[in-house]
Amino acid sequence: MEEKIHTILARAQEALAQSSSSEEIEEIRVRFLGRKGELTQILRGLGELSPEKRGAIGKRANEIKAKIETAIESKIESLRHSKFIRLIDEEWIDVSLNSPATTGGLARGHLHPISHIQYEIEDIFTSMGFTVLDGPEVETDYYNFEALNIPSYHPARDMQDTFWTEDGNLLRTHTSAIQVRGMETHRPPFKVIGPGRVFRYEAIDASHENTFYQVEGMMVDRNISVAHLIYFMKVLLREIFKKEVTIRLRPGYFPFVEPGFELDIHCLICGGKGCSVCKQSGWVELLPCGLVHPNVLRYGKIDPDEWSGFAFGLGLNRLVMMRYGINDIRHFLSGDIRFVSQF
Ligand code: FA5
Repeated sequence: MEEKIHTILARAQEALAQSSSSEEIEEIRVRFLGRKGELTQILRGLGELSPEKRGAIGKRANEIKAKIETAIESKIESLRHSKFIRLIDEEWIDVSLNSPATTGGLARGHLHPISHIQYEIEDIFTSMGFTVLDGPEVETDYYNFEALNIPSYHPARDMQDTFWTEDGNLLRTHTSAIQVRGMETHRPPFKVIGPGRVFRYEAIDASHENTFYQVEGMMVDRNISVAHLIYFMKVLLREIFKKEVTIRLRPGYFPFVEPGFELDIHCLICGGKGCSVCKQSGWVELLPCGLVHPNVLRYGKIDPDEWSGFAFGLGLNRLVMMRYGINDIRHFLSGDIRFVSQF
């Protein structure tokens, strides 16, 4: 037994040195330390030895057991390490190489034209000192109508066909709800814009969608007049179209502005001759706007005797249509990759 115990350690070390996989190491562990393993057998047979030998051999066997366990651990560790080194060596990726996307193999993603124009508008307005605000798509009656001077009995509610939720809330029909939220978080003087998606229960045609995008704008300061409004609108259109665009301002009714206007631009699809987008009129309604109604300021806890303001609500889909000559609004939500990949 003594002789056997002397050779066990050397044999286990030798076997470990030869091994090259975790399965082989496990076999070695079972062979020497398992329930029926060589060392376990020796420890079990200690009872047959004389008390003097039992102590010495038992101690030695336990030392050897610990050494084999340590050797197994370090072999596992060194295998792990060399596997890692091999992986680094064999499976490295040259991230500087051109990918199929850059060499024309795979199509590259890009911003949707509406997002693109939205970010452009944000840049134009932030460069003029406006702050960009956000608001929820599911709104309350208060923010979408009530605080915009449209009480529940008001016939103006019918101007915007609304998707109501069962709990009495609604999908916001315009970004004007963001104005109201803006007045709650900002004290005058302030200039804010609020881009976002809006929803209306509309019959769909070449220029009407049920889901579309707007950018709201609001400026509140002392002595704001229509001249301020026209100035900002002209800067906006010039920056977007990179040229002077023919506009016309006609009276428009919105309960939250007084006076209210419809700012139309000369149809850029047909050059004013008449087409399905401009409904053969040569003009496209793009930008309703006006001076903020005193009641709306009051809802925002702003004194209308001291402050005044202008507001506008720009339809983004129609703006993109004018810019790129898109003749049907339904393309935007069509999911047709041939359409979006043109931008
Ligand atoms: C409004 O939504 C007002 N909240 C705008 C406003 C804001 C007026 C601030 C005054 C002061 P209107 O319903 O006209 O107004 O819509 C604004 C713009 O959204 C339109 O000029 C048009 O460009 C776009 N739009 C309206 N309905 C649709 C639709 N169904 N599909 C696509 N675009 C639409």
